[in-house]
Amino acid sequence: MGSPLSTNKMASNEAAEKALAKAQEIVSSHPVVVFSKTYCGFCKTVKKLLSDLGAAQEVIELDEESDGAAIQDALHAWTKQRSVPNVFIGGKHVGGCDDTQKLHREGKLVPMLEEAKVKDAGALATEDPAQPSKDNDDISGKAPALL
Ligand SMILES: N[C@@H](CCC(=O)N[C@@H](CS)C(=O)NCC(=O)O)C(=O)O
Repeated sequence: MGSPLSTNKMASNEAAEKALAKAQEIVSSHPVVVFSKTYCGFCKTVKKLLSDLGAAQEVIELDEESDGAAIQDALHAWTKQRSVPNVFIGGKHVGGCDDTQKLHREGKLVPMLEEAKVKDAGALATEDPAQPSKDNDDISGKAPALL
């Protein structure tokens, strides 16, 4: 028989695997997924950008989920990104707010949304990537991890 410690470790491995499976299931079932926290300004910015572009998004507010911390750990292990927002489009990891804004500035976000078939016809045409809305002013970027 194992020690209580090893029993705990097995239980936490199971919880981690369950959280990873859940995160992957959510990502594979929705064209656009934002893992978010309700109080996070970067999350609000990226949700607004996607919404302004007419993209239907599945938002998981990790601070409102009973297993939110485990999902955040799982996302970290999977994408190497711990921060929120953690954005996926068409099953691909895009990154955080900076990464998503950078893609938009480069004119790559709308085609990704189109490819993932999430756009609301007409909404995308009005958004000029060269003129981010005033809410999207955090422009320091890093390369998306898994794109
Ligand atoms: N540069 C990042 C900043 C994201 C960020 O700092 N998010 C904060 C919440 S506002 C975070 O994830 N903090 C750690 C945590 O909540 O566990 C981005 O553009 O997404």
